[in-house]
Amino acid sequence: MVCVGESMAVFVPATAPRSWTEGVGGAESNVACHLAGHGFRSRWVSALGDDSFGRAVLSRVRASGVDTADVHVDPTRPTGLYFKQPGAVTYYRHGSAASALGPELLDRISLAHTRLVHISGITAALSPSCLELLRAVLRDRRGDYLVSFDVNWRPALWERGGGPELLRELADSADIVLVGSDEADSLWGTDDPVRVRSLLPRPKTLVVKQGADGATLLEDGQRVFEPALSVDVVEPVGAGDAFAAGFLASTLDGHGAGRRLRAGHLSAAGTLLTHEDVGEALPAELVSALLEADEPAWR
Ligand code: KDG
Repeated sequence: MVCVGESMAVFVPATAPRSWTEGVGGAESNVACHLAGHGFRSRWVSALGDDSFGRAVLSRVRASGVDTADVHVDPTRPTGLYFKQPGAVTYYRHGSAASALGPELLDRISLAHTRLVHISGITAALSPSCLELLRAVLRDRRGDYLVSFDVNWRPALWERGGGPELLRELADSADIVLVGSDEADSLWGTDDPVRVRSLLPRPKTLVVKQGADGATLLEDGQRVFEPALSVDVVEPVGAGDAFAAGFLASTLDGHGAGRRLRAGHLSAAGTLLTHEDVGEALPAELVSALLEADEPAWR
């Protein structure tokens, strides 16, 4: 599994005055970390600055078991940063190393033996070259792999406009699309999975995540809804990435619709229970029991 996209050093206010805790944030590396946790060989492809933030990001992602050999260190540009406070995220990523990525990236990495390439709409907002990189990943296939696209609508990154049209174009060229119903509503004016499907007819697989209610999978003319787990949410950031990884891992393992959605919900629950963007997986015995549980026990 290959995940392509920017990651940043993240700063979160700590309880002591004037102090911050530092971590790693980036939707695609979050997915790569979870996939490694699910037992897949996962690779994260990106660029970082030659600075202490970049080194911290690289070592944290690598420590999660992700192959980082294709992360380019750019001595001319900085690593992106973001500051996370309750209800507000501030990015410092304009001109970052990852924002200079472009379609030529595909000439320097190997996609042999790759089963899935995962990308997200965040990359489309970073720069014109990053948008072209996504288009190349979607159109210039270099092997027999699926491409999954998480819409990841981040309005703060789209000040120049164009998000709804571009994200729809990209999503409709992917094999697997994940989108939040709230994102679909903001972007395209509907949170109804069937209407979202009519806007994105081409992907084989569409998942509309409906927050605390559950998620709907639309695939091969079928529609399957699976309720989410009841979770005491500590913080939601990163839960969508965790869901994506659980769902994608289960999809590649060949499971049926309901179980794939449950795998997504279970993976998301581990991140919803922490302040981290990549939370711990739930205990394996609990996951196995809940995957098999009947409806009342599941919730
Ligand atoms: O999904 C979580 C991500 O949004 C977070 O880790 C930071 O990638 C990020 C972004 O660009 O918002």
